[in-house]
Amino acid sequence: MAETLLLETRDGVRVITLNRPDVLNAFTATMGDELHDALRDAEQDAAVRSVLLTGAGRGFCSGQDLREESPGPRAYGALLRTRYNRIILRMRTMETPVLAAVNGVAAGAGCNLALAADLRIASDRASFIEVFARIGLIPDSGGTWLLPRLVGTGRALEMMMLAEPVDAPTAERIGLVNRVVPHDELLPRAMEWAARLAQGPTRAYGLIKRGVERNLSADLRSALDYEAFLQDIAGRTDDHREGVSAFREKRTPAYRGR
Ligand code: T3D
Repeated sequence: MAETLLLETRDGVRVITLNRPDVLNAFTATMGDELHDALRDAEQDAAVRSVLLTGAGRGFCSGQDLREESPGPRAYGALLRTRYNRIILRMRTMETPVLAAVNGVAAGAGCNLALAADLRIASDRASFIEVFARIGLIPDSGGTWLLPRLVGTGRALEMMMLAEPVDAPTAERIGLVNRVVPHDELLPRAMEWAARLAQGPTRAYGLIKRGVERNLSADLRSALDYEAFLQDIAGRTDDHREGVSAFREKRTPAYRGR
């Protein structure tokens, strides 16, 4: 039983809801531990084939809880290494696909948490703020790595230095999110996507994640070689056999994620 999260599993989808709505789901030490463990558990549970991450109330996540510790000069390195970095790394390296349903403001580490998901679907009330510079910090939790790759260096630096909110339509236009939907449709639409992922060839999705992650910093020759390596693995899965059989038999494939 988590103190700061709501957890449920439906249609192969583990729904993780950040649940501190009074503070727009600001991060505490407990939430950091619970979110990390919830992601790990989802990855290890064979019945879970996709993860949907969202927030309770009107915010997605407002980043570090600024009331948790007293203000003043602090050595943040250890906090980042123990709390945030392992969450971001797990989201990027776990084979299970992760979808963020961004229901409201996503600020600071909360913004970068959304960026670390594989896909983002946003409410028309969502906004994204790399808020760090407002309090004299730099974007952490993967922001300096994730954001330029999604929107390009110019826009990323603008978001990081001016620290102004990017609204949902702009986020969709610049590639920060995959889709924007009317607020009331967010959860049904996100569940539709997450269930579709859960019924898909999830082993291949995991290999896609690995390929993209590694090849973002590879030269073409080694990227091609890594694709060949991953395709060898995909080619041996039951899902690949099932996909080809279903094509030949003109039926919908029944993928099992192996
Ligand atoms: O340890 C470290 O600091 C290092 C790690 C850093 C990682 C980070 O994430 S640094 C960035 C931390 N986050 C922020 O600086 C964001 C702070 N929040 C805001 O700027 C605004 O709340 C928002 C722009 C996100 C939303 O504004 P608005 O006007 O929609 O809502 P609000 O009225 O400001 O917030 C509603 C309540 O949530 C309010 O409480 P109250 O007055 O009703 O009792 C507000 O204080 C609380 N709240 C919002 N964000 C946080 C928070 N309380 C604690 N920590 C927060 N991050």
